[in-house]
Amino acid sequence: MTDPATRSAHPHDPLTADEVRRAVASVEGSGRVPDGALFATVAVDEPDRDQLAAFAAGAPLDRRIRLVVLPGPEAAVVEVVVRMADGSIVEWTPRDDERPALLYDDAYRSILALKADPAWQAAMGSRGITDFDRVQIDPWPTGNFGRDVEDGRRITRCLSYYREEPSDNGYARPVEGVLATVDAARGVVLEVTDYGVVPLAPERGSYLPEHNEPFRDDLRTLEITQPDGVSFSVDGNLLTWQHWTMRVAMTPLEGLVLHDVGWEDHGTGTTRTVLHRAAISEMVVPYGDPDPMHSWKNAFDVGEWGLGRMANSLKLGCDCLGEITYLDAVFASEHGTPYVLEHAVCIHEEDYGILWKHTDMNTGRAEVRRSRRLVVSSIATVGNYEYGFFWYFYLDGTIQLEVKLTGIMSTKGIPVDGTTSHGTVIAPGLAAPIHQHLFCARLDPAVDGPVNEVHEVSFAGEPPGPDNPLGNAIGRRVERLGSEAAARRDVDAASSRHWRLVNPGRTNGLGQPVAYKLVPGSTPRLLADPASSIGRRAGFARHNLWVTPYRADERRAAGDYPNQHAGGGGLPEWTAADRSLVGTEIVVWHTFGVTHSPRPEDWPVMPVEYCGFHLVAAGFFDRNPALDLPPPDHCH
Ligand SMILES: [Cu+2]
Repeated sequence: MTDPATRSAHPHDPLTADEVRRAVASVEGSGRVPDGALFATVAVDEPDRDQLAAFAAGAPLDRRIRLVVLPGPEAAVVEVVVRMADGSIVEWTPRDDERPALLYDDAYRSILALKADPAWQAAMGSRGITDFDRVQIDPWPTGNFGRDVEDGRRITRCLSYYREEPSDNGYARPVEGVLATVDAARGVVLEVTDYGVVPLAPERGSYLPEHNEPFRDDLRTLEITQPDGVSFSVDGNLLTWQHWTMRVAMTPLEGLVLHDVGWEDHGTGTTRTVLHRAAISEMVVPYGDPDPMHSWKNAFDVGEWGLGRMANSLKLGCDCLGEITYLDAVFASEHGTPYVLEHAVCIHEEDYGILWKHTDMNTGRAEVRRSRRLVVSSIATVGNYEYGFFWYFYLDGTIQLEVKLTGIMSTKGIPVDGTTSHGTVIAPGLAAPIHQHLFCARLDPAVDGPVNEVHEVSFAGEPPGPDNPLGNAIGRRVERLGSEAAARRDVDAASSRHWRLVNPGRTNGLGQPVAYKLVPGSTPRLLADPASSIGRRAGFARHNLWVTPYRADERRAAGDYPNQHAGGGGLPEWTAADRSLVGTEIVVWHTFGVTHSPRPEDWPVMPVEYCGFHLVAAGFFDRNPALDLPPPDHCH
C-alpha cells in the first residue's frame, strides 16, 4: 500500500475523519441550526461525470462533503454541502416532511420510552413477564398507512421479544400480540395495541455452539495459502487485479460502491471503461402476512436503515479466508463525531474451478485453464437479517454481484401445535411469514465510453416454412429501448431474455458494437397489490429493469427519503416523464432478489441463500480474452 501522505488526491478518495470534523464544524458554526442538531449522514459529495472529466483534464480537486442534518425532533431535514477548501456552505436545502434512515438515537429513545410505559408494562404483565430487562424491543421504521400519528413525526413501531438469558435468541420467543407506536424523536409512546395473548413459544432456538454439541468431528483442516502473495494491489482505494481496475468506497446508506470499473488493455496501455459507478440503490423486504400484528412490516434496508451504517467489521478466518486485504471506512456518528469501521471491506482472490478446457479427440492433448476471481465484499446486519454483498471480477471480463442472505427470520408466535396461513411453522409455537427481499442495483454503465444504450435480446423458435423446412430455426429478437416507458421491462426466462449495454459508437474487430450483457438471476417482482401502501412505496420493485438518462441526483430507486414516505418516489416518478434514452448517458436499474418461503431448515439461523446477476462481455472483446492465461503449474 502507498503512504497516504504521498498519494495524490482523487475525487473518489474515501471520507476522512478530518473532513467529518471540518464539515460538522461548519454546520455547527453557521448559527443556522440549534445546539444538539443531529447528523443523519455525512459523506463525500460525489462529483458528477462532468466534474470527473474536468478533474481528469487537470482541474484542481474541489472536495465537498454532503450532510443530512436534523435540526430538531420534527420530520424535517436540511441537506448541506460544505466546500473543504474554505469550509464554506455551498448548499443549504431544507426538506420538510422527510425522514432520514432510522437514527440509533431514535431507536434507543423508543426502547427506553416503551419500557417505562404503563400500557406496555401491563401487556407484558398479562403474559407473566415482570422483568422488563428480559424483553428485547426491536424498533422498526413504520411505513406509511395514513394514520394521524404519523404526521409530522419520526416514529417507530416496536416489537417485543423475550430472552430468558441475555444471550438467548430473542426471535425464538416473540411476545405475540403487543404492538407499540412511539414518537421516536421525542421518546413518547403514542399507542400500545394488544391483539391478545399467545403463550411464549417453548424452545429457546439457540444457534450458539454451547447449545449445539456434539459437533461433527470429521472435518479436516482446509487452508488457503498464496505463498507468493496475492495478484492484486491496493493503493488507497484504487484496486487493480489482472486487467481490472476500480475504486472501492463505502457510503452510509448504499454500503459498498464501486467507481470507475475498467479493463486495462495490456496491448495498448489504455483502460477501457465498463462501469462508471455501481451500488445497491435500495432494497425492500415486504412481509406477506395479513395479520394486523405483521401486515405493516416492511423494511427499506438502504433508505430506512443503511447498508454502510450497519456494516460489520470483518474477521479473518471467519468472514474471509485466505490472503485478505481489508479496507476501513470512516463514518460519522449522529452527533457528528467521526469513527473508523475497521475491516469494512474484504478483498481477496478465490479459485473458481475451471475457466476453459478442451481435449483434442485426435491427439489426446488437453488444455485447461483455472478460473480465479477477485472478491470485493461487505456484510451488513440489519436487525434480524444479514446481507453479504459480494462483487466478483473474473479473468474473462465477467462481473458478478452475489448477495448472500443469512441471519434470523422475523418470527410470529402461534399456539403450540397451531398452524399459520401465509407462512411456515418453523418450531413449536413459532412461525415465519412469507416475505420478499427485493434489491435494486443502480448500474451506471460506461461501456467503452459514456454514451451507451440498452438493447433487449430474446429468442423464439420460428415457424416451419420454405426458409425453415426442418422447423429448427431459432430467431434472435433485438429491440433498442428508446425511452423510459419502453425500458420498464421484466424477465422472461423461457425466451432467455437479457439486456445488452451497448456503445453504439464503438465497434469491435468484427464490426459489431461493443457491449456487455446483463444476465438476470433470481428475479421475483413485488407481489403486494399495486395500490397497497407498500405497492406504492416500493414502485421500483414492480419491474426487473428500468433505464433512465443519467442524472447525478437520481441515486436511489425509491427516492432519497423512503422512511414514512407515502410512495411514488424514485423510479416511478422520474420515468413518468418518459425521457429519451438515445444518444445520452444512461443509468440501468436492475431489481432482483428472492421470495422467501420460510423452511424449518432456516431456523434458528438461515444457511445462506443467494441471488444476484452477471455482467458478461458480449462483443466487448474480439475473442476469448483469457487465451493469454498460462497453463496451470501443477497439472499432473
Ligand atoms: Cu428472508
